[in-house]
Amino acid sequence: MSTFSCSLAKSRPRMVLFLTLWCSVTLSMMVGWSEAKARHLKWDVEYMYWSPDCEERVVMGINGQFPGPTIRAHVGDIIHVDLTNKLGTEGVVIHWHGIRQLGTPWADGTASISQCPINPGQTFTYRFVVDKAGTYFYHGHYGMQRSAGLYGSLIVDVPEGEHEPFHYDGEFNLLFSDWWHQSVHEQEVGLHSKPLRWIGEPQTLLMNGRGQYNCSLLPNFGNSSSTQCKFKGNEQCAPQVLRVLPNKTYRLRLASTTALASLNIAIGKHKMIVVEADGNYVQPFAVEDLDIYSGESYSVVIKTDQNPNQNYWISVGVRGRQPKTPPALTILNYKKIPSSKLPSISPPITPAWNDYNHSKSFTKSIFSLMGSPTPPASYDRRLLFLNTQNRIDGYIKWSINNVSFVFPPTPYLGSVKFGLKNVFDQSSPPEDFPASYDIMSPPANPNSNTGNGVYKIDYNTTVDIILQNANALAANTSEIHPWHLHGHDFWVLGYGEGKFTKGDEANFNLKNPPLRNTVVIFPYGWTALRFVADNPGAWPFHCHIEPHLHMGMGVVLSLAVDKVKGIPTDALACGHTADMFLKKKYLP
Ligand SMILES: *[C@@H]1O[C@H](CO)[C@@H](O)[C@H](O)[C@H]1NC(C)=O
Ligand SMILES: *[C@@H]1O[C@H](CO)[C@@H](O)[C@H](O)[C@H]1NC(C)=O
Ligand SMILES: *[C@@H]1O[C@H](CO)[C@@H](O)[C@H](O)[C@H]1NC(C)=O
Ligand SMILES: *[C@@H]1O[C@H](CO)[C@@H](O)[C@H](O)[C@H]1NC(C)=O
Ligand SMILES: *[C@@H]1O[C@H](CO)[C@@H](O)[C@H](O)[C@H]1NC(C)=O
Ligand SMILES: *[C@@H]1O[C@H](CO)[C@@H](O)[C@H](O)[C@H]1NC(C)=O
Ligand SMILES: *[C@@H]1O[C@H](CO)[C@@H](O)[C@H](O)[C@H]1NC(C)=O
Ligand SMILES: [Cu+2]
Repeated sequence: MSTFSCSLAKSRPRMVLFLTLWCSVTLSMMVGWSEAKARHLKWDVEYMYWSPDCEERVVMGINGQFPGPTIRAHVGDIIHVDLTNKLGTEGVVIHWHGIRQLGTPWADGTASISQCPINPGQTFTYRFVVDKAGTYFYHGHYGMQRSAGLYGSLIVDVPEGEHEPFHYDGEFNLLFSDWWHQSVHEQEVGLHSKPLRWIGEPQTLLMNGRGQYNCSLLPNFGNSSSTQCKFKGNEQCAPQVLRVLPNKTYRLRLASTTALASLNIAIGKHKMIVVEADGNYVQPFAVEDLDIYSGESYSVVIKTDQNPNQNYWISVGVRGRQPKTPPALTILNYKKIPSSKLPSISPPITPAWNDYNHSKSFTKSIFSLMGSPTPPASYDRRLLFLNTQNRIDGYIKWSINNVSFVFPPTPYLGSVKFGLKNVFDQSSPPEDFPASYDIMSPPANPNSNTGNGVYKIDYNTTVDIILQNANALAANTSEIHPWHLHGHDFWVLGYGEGKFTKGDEANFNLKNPPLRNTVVIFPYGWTALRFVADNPGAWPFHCHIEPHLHMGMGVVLSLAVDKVKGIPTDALACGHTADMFLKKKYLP
């Protein structure tokens, strides 16, 4: 602690953002967050045998658990995670998804961007403040380690003594993921092969790491026998049953860390009221079922006002891709009867995978809760990002404005801070794409380029990003892509069909757009978002579909990196930054 100092005397309120965590500690004491606690966690990441869907495979676990332990904290708490890599032959990092890392961009946990991978046997300490109540999660952000099972929940409660703007008597947490029987190493090789060996659809959908392979009670997935669908016991794959009392209100925290699948959840006979999205409150609205894309989180509240003498199914089905994976199922049980008694009514059938109207109508119903921050009325800079599938030397890739992203070995946070010119492309990547580009069909020449240049964003400016979807390589095919921004929440100003035009701005929602960290682009459509670039750091913005990011679908923004202070030197002890600070513990 004595190794560095911070001068609070000179800081204006806005400057709080750049103060290091240590300063935040001091500051929080000054502003009287007397409740703020430091939460120290010691985690070992390792491969272990596990049966997430009743079939034994190898997963990436933390402290012998899969999914990793749930972190539960209050707003203002400081999370310390001493993360030890026990993987043996590969590096590891963990990203705290949805936590903006105000003043601690080095703790964002992105390999090649905020830090070096932690080597086998090494321990790295993440330290950051959780500054906003909400439903979050964490996951691996190196190679395809998220697909290998490196994830868990992170729940931030309002400060003690304060209340959420909605009432509930109890809560459940459901973290969704998808699971393949093929190892991630094999998946990764397949994605880098010519011809491409696509990972295919997942074998199983998991809720809190639990699912049952080839188990479905829905008509369109065959009628399975009871030996395949167990719904009881204490196996690793046994579903977590939601046990409730009648006439109460429950909050369900839903988050998706899927590698590929877009999902929809429905609860038999129970409506859900949506109250939170990505750690921000929304104007409550009722739904029969809810779409959730990888990288998103929601809270819904349900009332247990149905007949308590029977059990109800909760179904989770696939959206946006022709499903080959049976829906995940669990039970809502009113505690009056045994939870092992299967519901007499069949599971709710989630909407058809290609009912995009249904998805759009849900997505467009999300508005921020009254009193939430509103966006600046205009922007300083606008980036148009065309999403395409391409070929490079015959390999299949995804590109943004014809550039397919490849991760450099030296983390940007260090290479930008030290002005290293030889570690990534110094030219700025394209800000838009040719107006003549036909988004409805693949181009005659589907080639693109690899690249790793950064978009340099001026501090405190307002940036618009228009994500433009297009046809993929196959005719009549355009995929869903959920885009996730690190370091900032953004306002979602609007969605549209076809190619974005200047005229579409007239329909932007500047009054109550939702603040989020992940947003979807629909097939052949566009999505507009706006954010104020006020958190110095190197921040990825990328498709949250794991294989898509792996195939180049992302960009990096660098923002006032000169203002970043207090980077632990072991965050940058690799590549071209390794020798720059051998004797220092923290970077100035
Ligand atoms: C499964 O059961 C339902 C209802 O009993 C029936 O309508 C359907 O035809 C069955 N599906 C198959 C594939 O057997
Ligand atoms: C899945 O279950 C069905 C119905 O019981 C069975 O016929 C089929 O062989 C199973 N498939 C696999 C891959 O286990
Ligand atoms: C739930 O509340 C309603 C109205 O207050 C009451 O009529 C009903 O008996 C209650 N149900 C249970 C199971 O307690
Ligand atoms: C979806 O909505 C569009 C526009 O409102 C409409 O033209 C189309 O028929 C709808 N499709 C379906 C399948 O309902
Ligand atoms: C993308 O880059 C490739 C390779 O440089 C080029 O052949 C192609 O015309 C470019 N496409 C677009 C749409 O700019
Ligand atoms: C950031 O921008 C806002 C709005 O333009 C301005 O009021 C504020 O003073 C700026 N803050 C800093 C630190 O530049
Ligand atoms: C693509 O869609 C168009 C218009 O619906 C149709 O004429 C064409 O045959 C389709 N092409 C393929 C390869 O499916
Ligand atoms: Cu994608």
